[in-house]
Amino acid sequence: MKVCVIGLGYIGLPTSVMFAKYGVDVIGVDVQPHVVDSLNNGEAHLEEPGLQDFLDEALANGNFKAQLVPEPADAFIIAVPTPNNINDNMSCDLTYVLQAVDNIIPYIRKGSTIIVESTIAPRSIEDYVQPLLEQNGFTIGEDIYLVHCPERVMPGNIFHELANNMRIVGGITPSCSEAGEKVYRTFVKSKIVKTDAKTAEMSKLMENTYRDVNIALANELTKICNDLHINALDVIEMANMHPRVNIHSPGPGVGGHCLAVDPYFIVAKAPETADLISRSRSINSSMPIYIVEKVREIMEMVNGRTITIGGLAYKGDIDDLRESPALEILEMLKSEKKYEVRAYDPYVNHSENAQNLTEALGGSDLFLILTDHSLFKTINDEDTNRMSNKVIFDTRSIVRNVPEDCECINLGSIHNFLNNAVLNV
Ligand code: SAJ
Repeated sequence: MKVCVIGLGYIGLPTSVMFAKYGVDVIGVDVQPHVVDSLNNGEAHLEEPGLQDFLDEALANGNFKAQLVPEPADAFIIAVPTPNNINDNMSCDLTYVLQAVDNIIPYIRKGSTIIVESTIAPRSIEDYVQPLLEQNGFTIGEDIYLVHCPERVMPGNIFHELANNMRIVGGITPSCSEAGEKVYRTFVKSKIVKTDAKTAEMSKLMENTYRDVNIALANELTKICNDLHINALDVIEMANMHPRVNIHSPGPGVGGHCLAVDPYFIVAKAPETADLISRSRSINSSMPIYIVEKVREIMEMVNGRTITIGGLAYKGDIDDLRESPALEILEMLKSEKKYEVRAYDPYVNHSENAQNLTEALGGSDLFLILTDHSLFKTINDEDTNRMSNKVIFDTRSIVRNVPEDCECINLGSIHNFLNNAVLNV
């Protein structure tokens, strides 16, 4: 089998080298010449455990090559970005997807399977992709097969999840779904569920929306509990002991390119009815400012000036800054002018980044943890010794061990601290 993958980013590249590992002849296409060159020279341009090894193997086997233009293939997989349209209800911008479809049209042969993996608004395949192919003379389900097979892998664990997560294949006709299933059966070990394109589109969006709504519930609960002087984290722990309850974790906001983006695709399609989804987005988007307000109150209590931010990535143990609430909080605190703000995140390249935690905390009045990197589980006294006020605000509830002379507050105990703080500093 020969597969042509359009878009060699976080999803397209791992998918390409995964097919190549299973003996498929893969042509990877990207519009960026430096991406194409770097891959053909054997260098992965993205961080993902195992990616470099998979690429090395694929190049050594001669099963993978990157180029700027597509080639005829049995299957075409489109994995290009679908950002929000900023001026239009944050709806799904299909520009790159439709451009990719346009670009492959000259290379489609009778019997080819066209697969869209990019996350798209409900009905995008039926309303936009199908008509575009039909205008070019193809009969879907007869000449060619068209499916939406959403990617659902977690950055940091992509190769395991590509092979082991169940897969949804939504075709325009049952024969399309069958053609899609055949392609993925190459490496997918678990179940492949066949459905229609619009059900596949909506299911994918609802997975991330479910998570976003549940995080919003946890964030709202935190605000309520802080007002009522109840520990929200204890409440969540207790409520989650019920076998059918799973309240998610509150935090400084929701980042990444999925949860902070996908729910808007549904809201934009059904603005009158998608009430809860829309409110949840607003609640999660309000968290950075809520954290900044709490930081202001803490800084007033300790009469401090210097804040050290721990973690800039949108979630733990990765280098991804997309939509990161930590960046928003950093900018808000800096714009207040009255604070000196530093940051420490060993995973990312950022101009504010200190060399190490000890340096970042020297003379600081507050260690504000915004990302759940594992390295923040244990805080050592060599790191905190030189702080002016030994106060930690752990917005991720990640810290497990704190030096005895430090005060560590989290989203469950912040109200206690602010109301009757006795500082041991
Ligand atoms: N977060 C919380 N509280 C929680 C869980 C997460 O505040 O209880 C925050 C995280 O810190 C992060 C954000 O939410 O800022 C999103 O993190 P995530 O781990 O929930 O999700 P992503 O965006 O890294 O990946 C999700 C995954 N979807 C689901 O788990 C349903 C992944 O499987 C998808 O492939 C990916 O979206 C995608 O591409 O759609």
